[in-house]
Amino acid sequence: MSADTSFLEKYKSASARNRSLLCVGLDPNPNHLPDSLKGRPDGISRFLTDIVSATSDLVCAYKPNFAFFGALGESGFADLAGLIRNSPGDIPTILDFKAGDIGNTARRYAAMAYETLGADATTVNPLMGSDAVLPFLEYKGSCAFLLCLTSNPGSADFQRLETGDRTLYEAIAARAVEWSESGDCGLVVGATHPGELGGIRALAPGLPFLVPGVGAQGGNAEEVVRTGADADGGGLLINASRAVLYASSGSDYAEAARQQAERLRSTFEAARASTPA
Ligand code: OMP
Repeated sequence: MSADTSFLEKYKSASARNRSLLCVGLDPNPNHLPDSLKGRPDGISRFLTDIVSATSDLVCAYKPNFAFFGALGESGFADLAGLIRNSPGDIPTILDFKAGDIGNTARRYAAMAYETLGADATTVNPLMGSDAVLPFLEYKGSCAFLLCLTSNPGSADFQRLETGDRTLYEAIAARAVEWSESGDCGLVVGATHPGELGGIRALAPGLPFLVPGVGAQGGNAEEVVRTGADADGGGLLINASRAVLYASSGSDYAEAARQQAERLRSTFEAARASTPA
């Protein structure tokens, strides 16, 4: 994490400079690498370097997902560290690892994200409650995106359960607003739930929303912008991973990723322009 610029400042300036709400998810799967890089020891790092250089003027953030690096063992951890270290300093990096454990352990997760890897923000699972979340908020200038209503079908199993006068995901949104007085928090809300996004925005008008689920998971980008944007038409980081990364398996993979990122960015910007303030 850079000491001088907070995640939120970095996000806002990258979003304004690149006119973009697009967060590109960096989820490298060795089986889906372009043919020219498959099986090479430096294949993952070359691939990600090329994707980042091809898209860095089109995005508001990058989101590497730990699972895709951890699954590769030592070299994967080294690739993740190198990716964050070498990614453009003016674009924030969100480490997606959905951490959530007792306070003593949460502090080590937070240290891994912010001290060891130098991420600007993280994803955190709030199911275990305040002692699992608050250690992340102690890193001033960072931002913890709390899982609220996730994009997957199983999100209905628990997140929609009624808890008194509201659902669990609504309770999480309301609690995130309270916690944000101690340190910056955001919410993770899937693009596959456009009908609920507006209600969550009403509960948390000032929080940034990380919105995965467009592209491969089929979420509707226009509706996400229309219902999820804040009063200034921003506050969204709309994530696409596979749709951008694997747009082509040929030697044109970086150019194809760029075209796909441009397409998504334009869709979001058109929706923003047509949404009344
Ligand atoms: P694609 O479906 O390939 O665009 O990838 C989506 C990325 O967002 C993956 O890294 C997921 O782990 C992540 N994600 C979701 O898909 N749904 C969620 O509700 C939350 C996340 C996340 O926290 O980023």
